[in-house]
Amino acid sequence: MKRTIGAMVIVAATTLAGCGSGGASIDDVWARPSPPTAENAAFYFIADVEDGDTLIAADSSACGRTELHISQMQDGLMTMRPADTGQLTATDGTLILEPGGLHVMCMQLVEPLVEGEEVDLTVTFEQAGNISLKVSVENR
Ligand SMILES: [Cu+2]
Repeated sequence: MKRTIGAMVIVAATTLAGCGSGGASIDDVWARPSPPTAENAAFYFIADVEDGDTLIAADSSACGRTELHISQMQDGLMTMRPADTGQLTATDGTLILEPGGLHVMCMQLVEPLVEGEEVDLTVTFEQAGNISLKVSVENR
């Protein structure tokens, strides 16, 4: 039997976290800690994507399911409802999810979000595709 001892080729693994195929970059991914009995939580981030790219989905193992919501004042009360496509489309290359506005609604929390910990989140943009993120749980 002929044995060939070749040089090991080391292929550097490329980390795609926070960097999608469409040149997207997502920063400031965070959530508030959740009270022990809370069933829902919200995730926020700032996305720099191609102008006109649209956030179409989000998924996290911390949530039974997720929805893309927007909070709005209505008759003096803060309410939230599923965001429409126009609201989820980046203008000037930026889409901002923040308290009082757009957020990923994490429903049926698997376990409480604890300050200082991280949970996974994958967001999907129409053009940039799937982007894997870590959500930092912070008491802001
Ligand atoms: Cu919501």
